[in-house]
Amino acid sequence: MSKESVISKIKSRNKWLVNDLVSGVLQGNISALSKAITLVESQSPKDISSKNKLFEQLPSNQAKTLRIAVTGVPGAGKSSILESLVDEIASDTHKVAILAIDPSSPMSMGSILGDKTRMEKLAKNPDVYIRPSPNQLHLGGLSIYTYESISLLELAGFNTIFVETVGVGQSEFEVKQLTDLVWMVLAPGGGDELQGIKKGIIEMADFIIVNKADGDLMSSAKVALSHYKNALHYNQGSGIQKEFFLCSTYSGLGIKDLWSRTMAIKEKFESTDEISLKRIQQKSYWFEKRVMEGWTSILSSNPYFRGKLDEYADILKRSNNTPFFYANQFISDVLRSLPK
Ligand SMILES: Nc1nc2c(ncn2[C@@H]2O[C@H](COP(=O)(O)OP(=O)(O)OP(=O)(O)O)[C@@H](O)[C@H]2O)c(=O)[nH]1
Ligand SMILES: [Mg+2]
Repeated sequence: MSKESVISKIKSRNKWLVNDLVSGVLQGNISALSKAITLVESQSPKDISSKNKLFEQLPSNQAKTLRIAVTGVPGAGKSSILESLVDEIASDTHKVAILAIDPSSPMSMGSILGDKTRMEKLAKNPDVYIRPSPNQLHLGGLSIYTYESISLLELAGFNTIFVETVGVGQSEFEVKQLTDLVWMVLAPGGGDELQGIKKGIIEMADFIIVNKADGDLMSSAKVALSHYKNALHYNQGSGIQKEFFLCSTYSGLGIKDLWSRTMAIKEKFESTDEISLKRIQQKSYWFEKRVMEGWTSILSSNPYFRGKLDEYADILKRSNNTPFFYANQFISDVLRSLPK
């Protein structure tokens, strides 16, 4: 289908067929891309078959891209860093997408709008695509289908994908399963504490960025940076050597350096199999996760399983034994009743 006919379809009606979505995404059509991501994010059972069709019809994603997670404490300046950097790096040959994942709190609509406004300047750049997504109450700060959304963005021609997520827990582990590089953005805090983030979580990051190094905050930013360096220096895991940055989106300090070090790592990735090996492993992670989620949803809507659960919940209430004991009993009981 030609580009013109795809566009005329968009204008003529709101309803998209999967075929239109496929050709639209492959042509880099933004309306088709947005619709496709909405479909992928849909939790409605009626959309499952369209989702399957969409991925059946799309070619496999072989794009050589860079996926960067931008995570860290709320308000540290993640969106501001992207706003300062992305406008500089995006061009018609280097298209940049930002997936901004919001925590699904009662405030989430406000915060989605907040991010849109914060990135207003970027939103006008034709080489940049910003997509705020609610995380649909998934544990951590990721949307359940962020993996699939990244594939759609890459098939639509985006070369660098940023995933912005507020992270103070499980989401760091998962964001590492989605991206090639993790940036952890921190603000100057008290200096000697890790701003409520567990050390293990900061250790997962590749780049540690202390932002807001300006004005009165400059000296505490320097203290915080050296604190992180000392805390993490002796704890190098495998993979990329951790790097530390002092940044300010107000003065521009460190932003160019952040990008040039990122490009150096990209070159290193390209000279080895590192990214492709990582991505194969990540694919298995998400496959297994989907299977587990699928099983859980089938089981929890199965009347026999639900009935047994209620039966055991009742026994548990009247017993002094532990939930652990009854969980094991329950599993053996259900397994025994499966057809041989
Ligand atoms: N002093 C100073 N303030 C900054 C800097 N960068 C961002 N801010 C301010 O910090 C606040 C939060 O910035 P955001 O970019 O929205 O932070 P964020 O990490 O994306 O926030 P969430 O997405 O809500 O977690 C805003 O009021 C910014 O103006 C900086 O370099 N220096
Ligand atoms: Mg933000």
